[in-house]
Amino acid sequence: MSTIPRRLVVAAAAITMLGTTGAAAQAAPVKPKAVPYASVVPAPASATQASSTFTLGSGARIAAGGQAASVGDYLAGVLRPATGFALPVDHSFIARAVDPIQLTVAPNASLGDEGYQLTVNGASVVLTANKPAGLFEGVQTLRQLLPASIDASTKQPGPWTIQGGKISDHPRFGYRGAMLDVARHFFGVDTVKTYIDEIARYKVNTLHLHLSDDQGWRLQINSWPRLATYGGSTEVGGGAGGYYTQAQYKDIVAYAASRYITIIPEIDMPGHTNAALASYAELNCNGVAPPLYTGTDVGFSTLCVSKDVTYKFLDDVIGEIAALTPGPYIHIGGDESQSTTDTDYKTFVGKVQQIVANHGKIAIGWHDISKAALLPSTIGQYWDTTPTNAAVQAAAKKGTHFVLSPANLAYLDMKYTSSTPLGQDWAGLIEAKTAYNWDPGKYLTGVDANVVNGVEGPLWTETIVKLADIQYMAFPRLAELAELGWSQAATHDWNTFKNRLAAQGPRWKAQGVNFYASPQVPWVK
Ligand code: TNX
Repeated sequence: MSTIPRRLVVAAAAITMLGTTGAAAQAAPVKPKAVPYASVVPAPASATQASSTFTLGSGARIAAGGQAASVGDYLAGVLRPATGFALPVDHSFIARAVDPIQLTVAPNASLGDEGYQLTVNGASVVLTANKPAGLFEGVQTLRQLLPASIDASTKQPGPWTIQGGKISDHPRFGYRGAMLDVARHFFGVDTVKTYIDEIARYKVNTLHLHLSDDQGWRLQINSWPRLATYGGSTEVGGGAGGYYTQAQYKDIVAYAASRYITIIPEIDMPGHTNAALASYAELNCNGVAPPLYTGTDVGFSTLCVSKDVTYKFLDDVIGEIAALTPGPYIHIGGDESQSTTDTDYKTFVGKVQQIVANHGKIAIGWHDISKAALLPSTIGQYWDTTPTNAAVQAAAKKGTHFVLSPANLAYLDMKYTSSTPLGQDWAGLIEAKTAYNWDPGKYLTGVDANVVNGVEGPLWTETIVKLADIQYMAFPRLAELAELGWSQAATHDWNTFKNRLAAQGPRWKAQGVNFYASPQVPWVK
């Protein structure tokens, strides 16, 4: 659909041409199959394009020794289907000149944990990083520099040409997240793994799983087995629901880790707990278990804050989850507890964050927890639709850090337009430009930018029932949010960004990702 010539797409703000003047750069023809560096999402911190090109040949090998080995294997795995090449990976420590793709982990503090350098010339593609996570992020950039057909699952003709140049890159924020609500509708392991692969392409490093809500409990807990077997037995609309066994959950966590993504498990409480209350009568103040719930109301359920058994329950549940969780965080929910008194709520949050700490983890909660006295380590997740919040300001002044998910900007379940068939609109409509046009560092009024850990795009699933629905709501918006999380503020510009986003369209098509083709984006065919 795009009528924008490729040469104009190249002319993005952060890109300079090597060895030519600006005028000469415009005259120099870009070889048809090479993707301009100005097409990469998220925008790299610095990218300098050269006139040389590298073409991956059928005999190419990947050198990836030591700490680079597993990322090398991953790279070969993602390049093999479309190229049809064998792409053997050389795990010896010394990259040989005959291996045109070279991945190396070498100390370089300036690149941090996730930064990388990518140098492409006529003979080689050299990717270096301080840590394997940085190599992994660099590999995502490299994939986007290949023609979009590299993302097909079957052999394509090529040629697999990459524009020469140099990219030096590192993230703006350390926390770049997506959230999937597997409670309102349950999604199986394969769907979650597919989503992990799709978000990893945009350098998202955190997947928050909303594992419990009024409509379902989705993780097997051995000490309280009815949570999953009964509490997980339905979902919104009355379907069969489901839950992850602990073995399946571990499999998800390990799969995510292989993509340098940390899973954050959420048990929402004290509200949003009908599935637990229905499973165990003793968790209710009146000792009576309510029926399972398959509607979409919020704010009607609460754990019994005054009962000792509530904390025994939470200690057991959080203990089991902590044992399954290599990552540092456990999310305690805390949103919309409209059936809990203010005093009870503060008591509850105080106790529960301590239980999380006792199990060696850091508590995260929706920003409603700001009204309680928080441990210095506890993190808030901001979801409201206005940038001014007194309790959040006060907590931030005391040093509480926040992840930003303003519902009117970052909620992936909001409709794009009034005619979007899926989703909700209580926080507003979020078209592609709206999703991009804000600055996480400056969003919250009266809150210092250095308490902002990053951003997260929550996908609530009251109306979302299958993978194609997840994809439609997440793309392009999650890629946009990922850019806000990764790219330096200086690269922020809708007019160049929309062209970079446009280049993702053919990639999503090649992958079979069901994205929303926003009319605000000049999609590349
Ligand atoms: C609000 S905002 C919720 C969720 C709903 C969502 C729907 C927040 C932390 N909670 O319970 O699913 O809106 O958009």
